[in-house]
Amino acid sequence: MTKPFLILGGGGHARVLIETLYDQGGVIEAIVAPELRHVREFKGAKHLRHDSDVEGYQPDSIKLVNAIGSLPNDAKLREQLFKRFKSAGYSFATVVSDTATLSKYVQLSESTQILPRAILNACQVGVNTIINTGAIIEHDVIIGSNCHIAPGAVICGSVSIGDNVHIGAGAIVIQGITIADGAIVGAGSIVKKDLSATSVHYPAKPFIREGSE
Ligand code: JB2
Repeated sequence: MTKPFLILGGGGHARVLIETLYDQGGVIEAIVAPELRHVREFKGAKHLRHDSDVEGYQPDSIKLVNAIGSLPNDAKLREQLFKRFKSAGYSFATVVSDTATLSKYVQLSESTQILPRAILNACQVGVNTIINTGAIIEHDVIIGSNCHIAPGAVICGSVSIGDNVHIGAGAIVIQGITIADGAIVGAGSIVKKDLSATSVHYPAKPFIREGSE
């Protein structure tokens, strides 16, 4: 039988993940978050307010789910919680939505999360990385750890993405591009050149021509 889940974080990302876990027959033991909105998805689960409360469970008695998404004020929290609890002997669930489409040659890692209707051809995804709703990851793509590929992004064939990279919603990365660690690609960008570490790629500025009478 699958172990009960402890969910780290109780926001929007947690809600999406929990829906998949319930659909797959999972049992949610508790949500671990400083504060929690009372929404349908969390009903029946305990609320633990402190991350240290996780230590009340033996590492082999539960599975953790890293439901911290990308918090604007604390981009590293997801990675920090993963490292903290891995070094204390806990393990993290890899969550794959039933509506995602994955090639049989996809290689996923611990705590990778593949959200509804994402499509992955033969590719590799590193630890603790989120492939969000409806994103497309093409053949021979390699994605590092702690990345967030936001909803609807398209990563074309043979792209290489380092660690801690954020690809914004609806962005397109053309084939063969390399994106180094910590880079940020703004929503709606079209990336046609390699990006160096921690660089930021902005989308094209909107150009509006008023109607002429
Ligand atoms: O130190 C913490 C902590 N700080 C905030 N430990 C734990 N265990 N939880 C913490 N939190 C919790 O993270 C907050 O109490 C809240 O429940 C949650 C953040 O929720 P929010 O909805 O603001 O963000 P999110 O991480 O669920 O979702 C972000 O990332 C997703 C991928 C948003 O940007 C979403 O729009 C996005 N889809």
